[in-house]
Amino acid sequence: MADLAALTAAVEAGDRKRAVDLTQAAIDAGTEPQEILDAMTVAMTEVGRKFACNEGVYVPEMLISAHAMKEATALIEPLLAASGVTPAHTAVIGTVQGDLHDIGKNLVGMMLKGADFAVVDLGTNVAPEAFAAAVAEHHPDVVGISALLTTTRVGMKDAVSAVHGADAGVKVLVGGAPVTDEFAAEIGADGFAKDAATAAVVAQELLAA
Ligand code: B1M
Repeated sequence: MADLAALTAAVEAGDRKRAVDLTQAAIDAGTEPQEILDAMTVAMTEVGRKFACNEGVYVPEMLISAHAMKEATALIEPLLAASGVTPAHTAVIGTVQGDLHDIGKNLVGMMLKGADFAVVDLGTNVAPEAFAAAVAEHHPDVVGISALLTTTRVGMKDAVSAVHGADAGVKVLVGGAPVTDEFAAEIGADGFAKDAATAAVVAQELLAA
């Protein structure tokens, strides 16, 4: 019988090998791929909560857990695709034009995947038109825009406008070191998150609202 509680614990602890082995064992035992994925999502939700509450989880721990989940998820992705199970939501993410920082943005992508989002990552230095084109192509529920420089932060306004111009219903979430709640409201973003764990929570809240 599959030990999904142990899988949750392995992902939370960032133990890649154990996470992969337990995932394979669960597959071999005939466990539904969605159930296996849910066990890992629970782990990432807990990692995110501990990070947000300063309970001994920092950026490196979050990255290690996310990598463990990524490797284990690779085993079930073909099964999920074959069974017609797709992530509940889609997010497009990218770093604003002129900005090459991507570590925080990548972390946001990993946390969104852990929260059952399919993530289309446009990379860094993304022009407003490229965000708009991605909205037209992928029809996301949420667009996440990251900025790490005070000089590039100003370009977020054009990116937010371009996304809303492409689809007024898409929720835009912004974040990054120089971004604040007030700034997000000023440029017309729908939400702001101070870190990657909060980004996944805010993205879900925006869709539930
Ligand atoms: Co640069 N850099 N950098 N840099 N860099 C900073 C940001 C800086 C604060 C360093 C400093 O001066 N103390 C400073 C910005 C100052 C400012 O404008 N306020 C700076 C500068 C000036 C520059 C250059 C201009 C330097 C130069 O060339 N003279 C240059 C700019 C290049 C460009 O982008 N056009 C530059 C270049 C680089 C490197 C390429 C060398 C490298 C980036 C490598 C990469 O990303 N692949 C780099 C790095 C590594 C940094 C620091 C050291 C680390 C950034 C980082 O990855 N942090 C940074 C100083 C620092 O932060 N201590 C610095 C870890 C990461 C997990 O945190 O990205 O903040 P962060 O993400 C957080 C939150 O911000 C949030 O969640 C994450 C945590 O969970 N978050 C979001 C981020 N995006 C979000 C999106 C969301 C929600 C939350 O929703 C969508």
